[in-house]
Amino acid sequence: MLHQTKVTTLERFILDQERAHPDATGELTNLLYDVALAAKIIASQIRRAGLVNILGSAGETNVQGEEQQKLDVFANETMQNALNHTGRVCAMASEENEELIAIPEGVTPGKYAVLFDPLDGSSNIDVNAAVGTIFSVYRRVTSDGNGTLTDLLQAGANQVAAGYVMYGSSVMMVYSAGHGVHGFTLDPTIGEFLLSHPSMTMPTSGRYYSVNESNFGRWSPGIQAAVRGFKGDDLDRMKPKNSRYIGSLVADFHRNLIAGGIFMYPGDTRNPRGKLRLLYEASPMAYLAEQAGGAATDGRQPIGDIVPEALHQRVPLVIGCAEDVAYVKTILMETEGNG
Ligand code: FDP
Repeated sequence: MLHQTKVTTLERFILDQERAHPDATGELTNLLYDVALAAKIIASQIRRAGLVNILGSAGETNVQGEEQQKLDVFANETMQNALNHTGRVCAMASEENEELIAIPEGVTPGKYAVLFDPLDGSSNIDVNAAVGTIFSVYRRVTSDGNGTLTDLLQAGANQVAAGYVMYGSSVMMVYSAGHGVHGFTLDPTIGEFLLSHPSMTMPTSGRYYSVNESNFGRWSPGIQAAVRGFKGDDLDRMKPKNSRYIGSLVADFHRNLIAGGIFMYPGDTRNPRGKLRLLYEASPMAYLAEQAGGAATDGRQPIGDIVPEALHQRVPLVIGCAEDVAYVKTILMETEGNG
């Protein structure tokens, strides 16, 4: 059997990209490796998740005498520990922490602010379905010292990089630093992410729509009409789509990125601002969608234009192929106006 000897590792790819941009200092490159390292550590724990009954569950001590942690707590600590001592980051925020996460004392604050959702879709862990880590990187806007909320509460359009790691049937890291979206698959035998999906692009219109339809009765008439359109009720304007919903944003987005589709988590009467978080979920995914030729909106404005007011603010999300997102906006405008 022939083995491939000429592979592009994540490291080599990022270095090549950096060489193509002579103004780059290499700090962002290193920050992306830090995330990749955290991803490998998290992935190795997720692979063992099904063994909790044998090895001990969260809060218990396992046979090796180690205290078992819940995976989301573990993922959160792993991300922080991979990033906080490097001198590349001035402040962090995590979906799992109420407040800003400060850089430890004695560490020089760096020029990037990093936000992450360490384990998105975690309700899927128990059923062995895909979960992910989402990250978002901004250049600091304050001039020196430790970073502040001002560095973290930036509009998504200011991101300098964003991406996700998907712990699925294989582990993939997908990221953009403003020059397209590139996907890497972890080769577990050598512990390296290898370039598997260079320059990922979304088709203009996709095959799938992904939404939690159990909320249908609580949606606005506009969202209901758009989803009816996807089912085939508006044949003049919308080709009927197939429905796919995993309920794990990273996995739903990833499928739509590769195969083409639209994902929605709109507001409803119970949760008028929807469920997803602007800074940890919507903004980074919107950045990737746009870099891949797609689009993302809250129904009125591009996600990237929204200036956050709070770390954990929620936002309705419509994201995916550009024509499909435009269709939802058109229907919302016709049904509800833009007021
Ligand atoms: P989860 O609750 O499992 O963590 O925001 C979290 C998230 O998953 C997303 O990954 C997913 O897209 C969404 O919630 C699913 O929500 P519903 O169960 O309401 O459909």
